[in-house]
Amino acid sequence: MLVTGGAGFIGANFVHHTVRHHPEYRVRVLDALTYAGNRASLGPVDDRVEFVHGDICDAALVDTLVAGADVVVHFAAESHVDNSLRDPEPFVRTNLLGTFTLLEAVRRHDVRFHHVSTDEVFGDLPLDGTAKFTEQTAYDPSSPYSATKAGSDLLVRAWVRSYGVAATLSNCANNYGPFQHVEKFIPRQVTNVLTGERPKLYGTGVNVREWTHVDDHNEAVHLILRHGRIGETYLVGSGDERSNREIVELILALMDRPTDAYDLVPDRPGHDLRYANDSTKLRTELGWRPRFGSFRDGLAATIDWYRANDWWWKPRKQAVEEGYRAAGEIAS
Ligand code: NAD
Ligand code: TDX
Repeated sequence: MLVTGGAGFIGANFVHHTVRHHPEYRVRVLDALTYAGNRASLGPVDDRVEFVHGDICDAALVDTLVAGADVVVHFAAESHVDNSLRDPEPFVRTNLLGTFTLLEAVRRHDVRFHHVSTDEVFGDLPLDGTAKFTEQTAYDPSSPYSATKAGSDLLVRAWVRSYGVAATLSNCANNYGPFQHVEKFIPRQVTNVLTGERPKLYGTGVNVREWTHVDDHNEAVHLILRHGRIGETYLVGSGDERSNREIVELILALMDRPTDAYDLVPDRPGHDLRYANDSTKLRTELGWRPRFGSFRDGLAATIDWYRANDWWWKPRKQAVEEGYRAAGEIAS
């Protein structure tokens, strides 16, 4: 199994999960170790995995690696919306050209492909309401990040239809868990509290996300690899929707701080209001159920992980906060 982006947040957790629960696979990781990749995230499974430091846009390297694989699971991406607003170019390159490069290789070598994508390709939903995205929802991305993910999904679909590539797709809601970069919402706020900074809430914190534990997402990917229908898209989501403000208050409460000890900062441009996935297809066709039933417990365990593993995140914390400040983030 070739795993792209296996030194990133979801990819590294996927590799851990695969080594632990699916020992039938021999795993090779391809990762460029961008600012978001961390070789240390694979430390606990290092002796069970082969690591290749390289770029998914490198067609010769990708061709060799794909030729030696039975299945490719594609996580590698530029993944942070705020970065895409500041500098979209790497998003176009990695998310579009990188996915294209992989698709051409799996086409040449007739290798099974799974494409990991996001619910952000559908745009957003109104704050007040119960509507959810489905596999039929029209694509309507808002940010450079989600536009390039949408483009990569469409490339995969076209390679299935036009060239008969054996691919599946999944679009998951927001993930949380260990090894997530400190630029992202939950790790940023948890590590802010741990370093004596106040959590930072965009706008007034009313935006809603659906939070799925990374292990539940990765189990869905394995189910799709084993039993998913070729050419099909599966939406993944726990059903647990929360406003950003609710989460910051919960983090503060779980960390024994006053629940109003956070700052409001200027809103993200084009900030999507609400995401929510209808994952009925995954649940009924493939029997998927989230095992992390309680977001509060999963969040508490994630906080404990960041508390116990500051060696992993501390070296990156200062640069991330400087980046946010340089982009004009000031508490109101
Ligand atoms: P991440 O930013 O933590 O990790 C991305 C990894 O890809 C890093 O290890 C990085 O070094 C690697 N990478 C980047 N460019 C590369 C290139 N050109 N060649 C090779 N490797 C490269 O991202 P993540 O949060 O783990 O997301 C993984 C995937 O899941 C992405 O495709 C993302 O769109 C999707 N996704 C993420 C979420 C979420 O909540 N984080 C939700 C749904 C879908
Ligand atoms: O400091 C912050 N304060 C804040 O209020 C940060 C970093 C974020 N936010 C808000 C913005 C979003 O409404 O929190 C919410 C979550 O933000 P992110 O962690 O940046 O995630 P999001 O933009 O929702 O995208 C995530 O989920 C879908 C992942 O980063 C994507 O890779 C995935 O596709």
